[in-house]
Amino acid sequence: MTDWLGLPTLASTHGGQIDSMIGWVHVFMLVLFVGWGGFFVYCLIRFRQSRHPVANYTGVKSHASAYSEIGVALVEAVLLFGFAIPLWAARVDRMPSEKEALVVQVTGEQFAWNVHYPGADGVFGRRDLALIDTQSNPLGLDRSDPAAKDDVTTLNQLYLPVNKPIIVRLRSKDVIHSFGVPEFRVKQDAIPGLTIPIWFIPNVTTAEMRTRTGNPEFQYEIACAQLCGLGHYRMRGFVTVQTAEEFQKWMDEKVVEQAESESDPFK
Ligand SMILES: [Cu+2]
Repeated sequence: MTDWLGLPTLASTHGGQIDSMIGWVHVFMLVLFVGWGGFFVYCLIRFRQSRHPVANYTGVKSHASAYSEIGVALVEAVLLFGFAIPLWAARVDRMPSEKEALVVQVTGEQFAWNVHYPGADGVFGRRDLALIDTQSNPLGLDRSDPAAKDDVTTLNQLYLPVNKPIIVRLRSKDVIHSFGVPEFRVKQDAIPGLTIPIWFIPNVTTAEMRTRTGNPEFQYEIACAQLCGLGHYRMRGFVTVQTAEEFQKWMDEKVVEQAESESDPFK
């Protein structure tokens, strides 16, 4: 229904509501544009100089323009109370419970996205500023913490299972970044000192999206949507949406891979 907007292919459960809101805003703005444009042209002709060589100090008596102002305010109130606030309540305030969701921490830094999964225990391992190494341990994860044993970290690669609520806890190490994935209709600033949770349910796998878009190389991309420095343009992350089984397989492999690199003294 909102194809005419030319938005990127939708790939999340609730994105449709956002699209319909964007659609309605466009419709109302079109009506306003045509209405005010028409009124402007009407005034140019109706009050043209040849018919009114001398200014009239009484002016127009009709209340038509006041009524149209009230009409515009009403439409805007409908947009705000009928669409925007309920949508905010449903999409932002109503977080799914962490039990039914996959919780993942995404930390922005100049100029990359650090992804941190808590692993099978569901507990994020301890992080320590002193352990931060920009190359080998950008998050300062303390591997000696038992909760960190099964934690999985990646750089610029966010793997997600399809049709499951995802809670992303957004953080930043330095400046304000913004986590934007247009296909999920998700965009949120990552602000230093804050952990901001966002959630969505991706409902189209990357494989399915490749068939739908006819692009065999299609990738969901996390675009940093805040100008965050000179390297802003290369701050790209990728999201791979897989079936639950594929995702579990990837996660298990990652856990093994990471355990091996931890135990290898020559890594
Ligand atoms: Cu950035």
